Amino acid sequence: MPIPILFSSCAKSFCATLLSALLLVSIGTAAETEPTTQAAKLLFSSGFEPGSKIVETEKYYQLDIVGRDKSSPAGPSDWVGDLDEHDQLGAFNIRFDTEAPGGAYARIVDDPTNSGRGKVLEFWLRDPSERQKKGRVQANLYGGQPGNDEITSAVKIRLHPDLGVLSEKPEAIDWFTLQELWASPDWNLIGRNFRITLGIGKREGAGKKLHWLIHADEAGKGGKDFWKHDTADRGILASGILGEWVTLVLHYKKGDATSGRLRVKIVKADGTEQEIFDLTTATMHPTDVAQQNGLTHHNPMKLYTAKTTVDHIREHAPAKAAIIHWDDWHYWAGNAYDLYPAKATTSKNGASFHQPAEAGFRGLNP
Ligand SMILES: [Ca+2]
Repeated sequence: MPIPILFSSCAKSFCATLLSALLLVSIGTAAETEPTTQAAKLLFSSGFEPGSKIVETEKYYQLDIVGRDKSSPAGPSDWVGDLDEHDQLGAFNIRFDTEAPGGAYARIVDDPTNSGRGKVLEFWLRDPSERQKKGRVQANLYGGQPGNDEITSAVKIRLHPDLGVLSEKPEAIDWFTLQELWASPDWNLIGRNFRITLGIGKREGAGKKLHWLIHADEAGKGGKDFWKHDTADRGILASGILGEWVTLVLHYKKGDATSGRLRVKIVKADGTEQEIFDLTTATMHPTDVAQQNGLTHHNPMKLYTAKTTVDHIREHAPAKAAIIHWDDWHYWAGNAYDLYPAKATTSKNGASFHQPAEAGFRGLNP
């Protein structure tokens, strides 16, 4: 029996008023009280609408998105000019791992749910890498400059309903990654990095529902965990949103165990929201100074899991592949999490906020 998702009892109209008030306060007092979080500035947004185009690159395992989302002519929605060529962010591309031709792909497709959101990005994974014993389709935002100490990323996500077959997998699933964050990683240093992973998983036993999972580890063979949290005991389940479009909002602030912050919430189409994680925790490497420079590598959209997990989906799911859809990706420098969903506004320092609630996102759609 599904466990009901508990949303804030805060009435929507009251929340909107409260958020507006908080926004005004934050703008009005920013100069007087040094904020512990940066004011947010929208760096990029796209709804994958016409103008956005997936292209091949010289690398067989890598795609790219070029062009400008024409539904957002005034916004920072040029995949090359606003994103790849941004002086602070890294370059964007899409990578997949499979040795089977056509075994994994990313493509821009018509919204398969006909929910009026136009084009969406589809990650599709049928055949994992036999060699690596894992499968992957991921958006890379790699090679950012030091100083990305605080960011907010919001993206609409639809976990394909077929992912529900994972509940019947007898073994535990401890990684099915949806997003990943790194600070100046050196991937030659196996087991000596600092990686934050957001994803879904399940406890051991057939019939266990999917929960949310976040952890920080050294990555690579033998790498230890720094910390790990899941939502199973709180009854906050990813199973409850399968097949549904929700906005996944993540706020990252660099810091040590007392000053680092990670928050994740989902906002449903009706505007109700549920906080999944609110962590004050280390979000940078404890000792490696090179990995304390802020976020330089980010996978804001990712489908990455063990070969055995992909195999289970392929063998049991009607779609015979692991599928995730994405839409309306927004990326801010600073903290836009608290203002989300808020009315569209522009602060006096020019920081702009799109209206990220459902009605606002329609501006990105045809
Ligand atoms: Ca769209």
